[in-house]
Amino acid sequence: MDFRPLLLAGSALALAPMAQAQTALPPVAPAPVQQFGRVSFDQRSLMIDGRRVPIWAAEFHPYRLPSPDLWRDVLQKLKASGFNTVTFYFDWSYHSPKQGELDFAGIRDMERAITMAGEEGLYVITRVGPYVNAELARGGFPGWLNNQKARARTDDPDYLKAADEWLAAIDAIVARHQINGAHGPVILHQIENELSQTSPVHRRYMDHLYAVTRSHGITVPIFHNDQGRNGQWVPDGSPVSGVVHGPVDMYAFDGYPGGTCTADGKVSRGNGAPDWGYYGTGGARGGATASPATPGFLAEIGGGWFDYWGSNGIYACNAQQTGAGYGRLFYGTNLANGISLQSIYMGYGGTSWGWLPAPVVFTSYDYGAAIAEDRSLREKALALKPIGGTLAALPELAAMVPAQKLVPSSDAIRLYHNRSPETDTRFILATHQAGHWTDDTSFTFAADLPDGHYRFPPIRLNGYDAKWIVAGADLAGQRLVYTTSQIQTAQAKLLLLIGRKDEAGRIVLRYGSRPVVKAPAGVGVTWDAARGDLVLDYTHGPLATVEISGGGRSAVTLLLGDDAAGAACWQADGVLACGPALLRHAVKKGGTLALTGDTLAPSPLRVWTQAARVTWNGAPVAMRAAAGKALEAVAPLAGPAPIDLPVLQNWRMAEGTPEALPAFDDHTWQRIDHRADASQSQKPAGQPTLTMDPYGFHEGDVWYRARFKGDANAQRLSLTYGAGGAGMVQVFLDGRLIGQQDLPAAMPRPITTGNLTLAMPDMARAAGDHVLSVMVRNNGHNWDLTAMDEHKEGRGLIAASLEPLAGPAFAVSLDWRIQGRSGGEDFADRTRGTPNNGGQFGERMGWHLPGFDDRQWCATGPALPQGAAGTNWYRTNVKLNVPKGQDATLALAFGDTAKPRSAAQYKVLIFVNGWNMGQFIAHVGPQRIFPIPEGILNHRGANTIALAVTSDGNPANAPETVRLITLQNRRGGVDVAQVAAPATLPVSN
Ligand code: IPT
Repeated sequence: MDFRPLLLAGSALALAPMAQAQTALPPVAPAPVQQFGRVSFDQRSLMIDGRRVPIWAAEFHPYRLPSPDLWRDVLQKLKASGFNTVTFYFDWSYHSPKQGELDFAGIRDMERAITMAGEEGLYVITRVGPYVNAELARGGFPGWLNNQKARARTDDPDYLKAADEWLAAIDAIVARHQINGAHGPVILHQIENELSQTSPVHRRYMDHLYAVTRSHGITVPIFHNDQGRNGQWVPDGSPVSGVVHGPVDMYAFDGYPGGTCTADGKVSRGNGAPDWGYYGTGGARGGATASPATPGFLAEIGGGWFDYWGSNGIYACNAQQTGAGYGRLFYGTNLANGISLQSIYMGYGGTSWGWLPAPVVFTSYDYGAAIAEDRSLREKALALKPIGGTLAALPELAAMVPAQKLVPSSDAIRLYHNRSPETDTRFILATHQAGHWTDDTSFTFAADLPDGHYRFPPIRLNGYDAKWIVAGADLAGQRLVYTTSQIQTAQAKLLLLIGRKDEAGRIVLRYGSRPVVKAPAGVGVTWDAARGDLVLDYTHGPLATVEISGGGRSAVTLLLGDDAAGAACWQADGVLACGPALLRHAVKKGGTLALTGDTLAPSPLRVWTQAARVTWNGAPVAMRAAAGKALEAVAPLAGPAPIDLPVLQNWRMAEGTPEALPAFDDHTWQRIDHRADASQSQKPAGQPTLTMDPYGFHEGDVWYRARFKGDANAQRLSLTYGAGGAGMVQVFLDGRLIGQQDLPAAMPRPITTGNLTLAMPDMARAAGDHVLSVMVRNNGHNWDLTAMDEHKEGRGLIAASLEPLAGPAFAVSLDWRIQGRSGGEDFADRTRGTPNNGGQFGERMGWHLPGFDDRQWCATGPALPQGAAGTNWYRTNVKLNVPKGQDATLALAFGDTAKPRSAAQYKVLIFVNGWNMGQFIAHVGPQRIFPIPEGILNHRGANTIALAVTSDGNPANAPETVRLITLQNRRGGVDVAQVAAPATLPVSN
């Protein structure tokens, strides 16, 4: 293979006309190929076994889908959407309840996730942290690390010791599945994430990470993900000045361009797609890239965004903002700029169940991603398929360099023009110029292409979109001169080309002599004998079949269609099938082609195969011959049957706040003392250590009880507390709620701590013993994006003082005890793991578990009546019977789902079969619909739903109706086993 260096004389000359308009690209010396076993790279692309591979990846977090069989569903959908790689972050906290303990069993079996990805034909990029961010509580740091004084993300030996425990375990798993040696799917490996501190302690930390990673047997290239293209942690030895060098093999960065969605769910468009490579101005960061010896690598490119407490619900908007046109425009511009590795964040977002979320997010991590939280494919996923298809058809797209500048007929249009130094194949990306993003423009241009000089027919570009035009390629046994359609699928004898509905398209193919063309009416066929060009002109619409034979080449079938036609076509295992909602696999055995996939409704099936028989999900399908050497089903494939969902009734209820009562026995609770803590929240001098982490409580709710003697000075209670995003505090005196405070929802920086000052009722000054009971809902520790130990902000109570109005000098002495999750770091429910439980009484008593006997509870029928101030529990059982062979996502819906929030003020922890599947905050919102994955929810059997509802007990703040709803329903899917988890557990008060 010819590894001609970047910007050889020819292409450098070709760039000359650009020099005035843009900063000229400085000539870059050819970079040598760097070899890491089967993986290598030069400055233009990654190579596997010496062959250039565009890396087209999507991010997926297995821990955000706690039903491992469904990982396969997501992986198959990513593959079917055209990706060749999946990117996994790993969450250290998910695996480590306690220092020295790491758990990779069951839902935590990351080895299974990596293996599955390989089985589904995807490469894997692993990102192990130790810090990952990812909108996880503590950015993925385990709760116990909050008790470490050592500054995290530095070379402090205590921190490194902790990090090494995790890295040794996760790296060992990754190492077993590398492409090197093991022939596994892992091709690239990330250390740290967005480490924007670059002092010597951070440099030494990175050196340590690199060294231990190698010592753990990771042999593939190692990279870091820079927060934006800032030139932080560029490989040592890079000649660019003004960057921060570090111990990495490749430079990678992230970017979330293209505007945002406002809290009202409106798109506010930013500028167009940035030129983060060849066509950029470079500035202080150097020329083509910040790291000229390594290929352009976006370890995260926005494919949506997260949503936060109190918004109006922006996931639908995010999906639209990063929709089909955005994808073609932004991912295309990246590619044109030489960014040959791109990973979309997120491909599937999923659910931040239990106490996974950082304060910046609520339960749903849908992200507006291509695959929605309910695992349905959004329209934009279908538009990603042709991008993956083009890259798969022409891997040389991964390694192009700028070619001659092209001048369009319209000033509103910008044309990128790249060529492959190896094959001379061209990639022309047509976008709008800045300031013209919403224009509807028709343009032409002329170009010197490998097969001659051509003037292109009028091309339309409507709004926020881009056209991916390829010229001068050997494809499907033909010579492609150029096409204005996009290549979705190329096989040996088949080419599927698509474009916007009702827009004109053209393909020009070169032959030695006039070929025989069988084309339907509406396809214009012209033969240019002088050049040997066959020119087909058509309008993109329903799939049209053109058959070409003779002309000195092998026969080929062209399929021409619009986006919708393309969306209905899938390639799996080298077989193209059109009609159903998804094709998962196509396995040839003997004369039978066994197809598996999904239908959303009765669907036609057309498949291009030599096989005599076809089965669909195991059942034979009667087929007949169709145009273009295809077979088509005689009768449509069946769609799914509707799902009959029961109404939730037969609720039982119990009050769950006994801690508020003076008589409550708390002698087993831990005493609050003056122990050392590592909190970032300074407590006032003389105060005991109240924050929850030093007592081994890191997740969810925490209770405090203080005894005091009635005292004339007990006039005012001042509390400082940490509760995360939209967290809360409730204060009881001798069994009565005397105060409550919600942290207000705010972004972009959530308010995570609060002060509450209460005037104490007369009772507090009456002689005798009194009990103050305080519940703090900890909605997650902060992430540590700035590497300043932000995750160590205190949670639970930080300071408490019962004092006279004159001030704390004569404060009343409080004798505190604390209780959180049963067992603290030694909690019993190792199956559901660290995110599942906090310290609500009902949780400590196992009321959330399916095996709890609630027959003593009060039966309330279909109603959820308001209870006393504090937390009230409601339980019901429900039998489901989703038809076999159907893949559905069912959800719990609270109140009026048309509104982002309720007038009623209450918070609900949602337990399904013992699993904490999220939190509904009625008056904050916006999430009202909580998808429960199959495997957690038993689709064909009994289920227990338990709700822990916290409010002030006011009748106006009673819980609203809860319903089961169907979010998506398909015939097909993968087999899903129920996730085994204990029905009962030991209890403690
Ligand atoms: C960047 C992080 O790397 C990633 O973990 C996640 O937090 C993501 O973006 C946002 O969803 S952080 C951002 C400040 C660019």
